Amino acid sequence: MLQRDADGTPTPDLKIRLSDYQPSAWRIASVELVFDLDIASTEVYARLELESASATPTPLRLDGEGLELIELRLNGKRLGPLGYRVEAHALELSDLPASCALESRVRIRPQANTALEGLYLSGSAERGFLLTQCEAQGFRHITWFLDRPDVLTRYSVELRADAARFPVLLAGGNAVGSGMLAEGRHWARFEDPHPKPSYLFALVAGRLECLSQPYITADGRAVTLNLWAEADAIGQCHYALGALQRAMRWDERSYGRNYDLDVFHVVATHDFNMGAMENKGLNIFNAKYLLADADTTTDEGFRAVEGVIGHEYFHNWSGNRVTCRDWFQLSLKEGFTVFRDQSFSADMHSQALKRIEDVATLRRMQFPEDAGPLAHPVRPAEYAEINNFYTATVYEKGAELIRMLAARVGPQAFRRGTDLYFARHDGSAATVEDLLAALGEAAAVDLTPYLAWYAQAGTPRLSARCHHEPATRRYVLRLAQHTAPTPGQAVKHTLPIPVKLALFARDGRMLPLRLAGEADAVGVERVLELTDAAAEFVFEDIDEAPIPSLLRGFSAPVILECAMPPGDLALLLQHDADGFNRWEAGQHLASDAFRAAHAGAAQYAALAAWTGALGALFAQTDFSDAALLAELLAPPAISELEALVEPHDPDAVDAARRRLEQALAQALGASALAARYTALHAAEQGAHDAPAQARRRLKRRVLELWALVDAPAALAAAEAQFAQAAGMSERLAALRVLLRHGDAGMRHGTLTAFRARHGQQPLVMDTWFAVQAEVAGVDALDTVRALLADAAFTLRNPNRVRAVLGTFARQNRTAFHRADGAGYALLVAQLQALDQLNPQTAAALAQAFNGWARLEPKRRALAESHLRALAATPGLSRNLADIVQRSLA
Ligand code: 0A1
Ligand code: ZN
Repeated sequence: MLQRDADGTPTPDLKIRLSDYQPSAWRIASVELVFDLDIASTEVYARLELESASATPTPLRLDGEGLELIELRLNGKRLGPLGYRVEAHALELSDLPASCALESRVRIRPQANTALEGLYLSGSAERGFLLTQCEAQGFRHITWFLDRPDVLTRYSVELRADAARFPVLLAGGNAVGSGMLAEGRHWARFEDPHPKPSYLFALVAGRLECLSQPYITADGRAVTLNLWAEADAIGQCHYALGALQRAMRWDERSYGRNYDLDVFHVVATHDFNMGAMENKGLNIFNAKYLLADADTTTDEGFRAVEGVIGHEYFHNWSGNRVTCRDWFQLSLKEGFTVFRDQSFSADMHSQALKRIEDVATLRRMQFPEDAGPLAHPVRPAEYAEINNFYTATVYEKGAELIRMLAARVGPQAFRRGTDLYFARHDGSAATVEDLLAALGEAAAVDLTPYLAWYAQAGTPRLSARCHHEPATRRYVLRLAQHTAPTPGQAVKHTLPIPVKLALFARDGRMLPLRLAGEADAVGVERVLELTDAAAEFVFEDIDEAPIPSLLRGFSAPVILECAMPPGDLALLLQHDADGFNRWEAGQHLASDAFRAAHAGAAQYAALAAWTGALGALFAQTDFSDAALLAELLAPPAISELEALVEPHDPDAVDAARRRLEQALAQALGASALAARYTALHAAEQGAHDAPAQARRRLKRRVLELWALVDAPAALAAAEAQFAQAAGMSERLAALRVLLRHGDAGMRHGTLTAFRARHGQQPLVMDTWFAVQAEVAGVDALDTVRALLADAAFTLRNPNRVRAVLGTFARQNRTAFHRADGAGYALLVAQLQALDQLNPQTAAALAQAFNGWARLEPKRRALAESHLRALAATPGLSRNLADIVQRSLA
């Protein structure tokens, strides 16, 4: 299949392989960049101080895409066309001296850049601003360069632009001067003392406002923190500024990491392909993860801002000071940094809840990826398009691997190990092996067996079987592991699997744990490591059959298969001291109940145990953790349940899940739900502390369940809540219930009121689109069509695309998987149009087809034929073609 790049150049199907890695034959000692900025056309001057890094003379091949070459000079002398060779995406120069200066002048076109990679315009031509996105390979859209992460360089950057149109000029590093030029233009210069790879370069130019705050690092550096946004949004940056300071203190305390420049800039844009970007000294954020205030942001939204602020800030060490040798090592910075941001958020809020949320995300996003055609290891062995590997596997599973390593070596050795890693590799590009070596060395533990986790795709299944021997007072636990083949990896190896466990007596006591051969019991909770395909663990002094609580805290990213009687799970749900495993017991019960409901059983023990245990917890007025209760009251996500039945019919999965929720609502009872709602409503005062957020979380869940058993009363409450809501959490919770259960008039009225209030706020309008796109029902597709036709919809804005098409295809399963294939047709048509503008966003959206081969035969055939039609589209981008081809392979 012929594909094209972002600049339209046709490209062959080329795979990059980890095993082919070669260090660069050239180094760039320093780079000077001068930008003459304008929206339609920008001129970029670059001077590279080059040094040969190889003993034998090697041609220099620079990366570049979509660049109009104006001039090239070697050691000051202009090169004629015979002095170099320009290929599709490379500039080659031969016979260079071992050290030389190469100057280039190129023209690029920011306004025409709809792919949002390289230098582009955010917002309108009249009022918008210019910014860059260089990870993974955006810098080659700016100038000719060795655009690879292991080429680290010192940057000196000058920006020039019209002073009235672009009053603010920013680049990474410290500001070293500024002044006026002729014709109303001005300049500003920046120097970054820290060598960095090109993907961490950034600039911003335009009309922006600043929220500024001084900060003194633990090691005594005075830093200015500057948050930048357009004038109408700067008032929404206060929360992020506080979060940034919390993140900086946390990294000082937890990892001994200090900030290392005089200034730290963070800029908000509404036009961004991803969540945010950790450019050195100049982070750029999707506005969704920076702007927040109570009127427009939900409690979850606030937590997301804090988490992403932390994530990008933490990259300053895990990613920037120590970067990746090549893109296969992406999880070295991403998995590690997700682990760091998860730990930060847990420390700011609740450990158990954060763990529940993170595991739920892993199961919803990563497990299906690992089980489908796009499955790949945390460290992939090959790629055709690196931008398609910013995945839940690299990020979230990668974080689980770091978590296992941290648990394996213990907190003190982990800290010694990360200190060693940062000291040893500061200012250089590292590999996964380097991190494991530092952690292992600090702990005097050989961690190399854990490298297998990085190389192997697929989620291992861990089966547990146990039996009690009354005569010997022994309890035998047999663990076995199995990983199913994944594309390109037919044979799987055994992995080291840490299994944290406890054993409960029937009265809820935790039993002392003594393994056969040990003199004494070692506590009531311990970690067993399964290193072989199967192993038996024998516990002594166990009088009666205990209830095992396995994989506590989700100690390894596996699927645990352990048949347990509903009564035992109900006991764990009520008594397990590990908040995560308490929730997990409920999920286990709900999954068992789902299987029975899906199979058409009329009555089933798991459902009775689930609803009974939850009913008892719900009735306990002294159950103090409202947020945990809210989580306990939710069955697993639809994508998790889909994995339990194969092949699956999305309508049947949805119906069975609804039966579960209905049964739960009935068990809790309309009057108890109404009473709890009323009490929570009375307590609501718009506060933002943790207990207030927890109450709102529970209140939302109670309202949703109440609507299932007494719709008129719940709808009346929702209407009042919508009208009086002090903040977005309350308003949105009510709106969702009204859209699901209200009549047409109610739905129309609330949506109109919501739009009248928030129509000028793009992030809230994304929510307005998303809440409609997620509603199931026979007219769901008509709703999506109407949203696509709305004047406020545009394929040019990734957030809007994700709000409508992402929500529809990922969250509205019955609509996307309509039996007549109309959902597939709609998405394919939109993907074809989107791919012309923004290949990265199109490729991300196309992954909604993941799992198509596990659908029931009719839908499977329809999905396949639509995917094949998409694959046959002439001029498909490399990004989208890669996803479609791998999905069909
Ligand atoms: N490194 C960023 C994510 C990111 C990746 C790619 C991008 O453009 C293709 C943009 C951002 C992070 O982990 O936050
Ligand atoms: Zn990251």
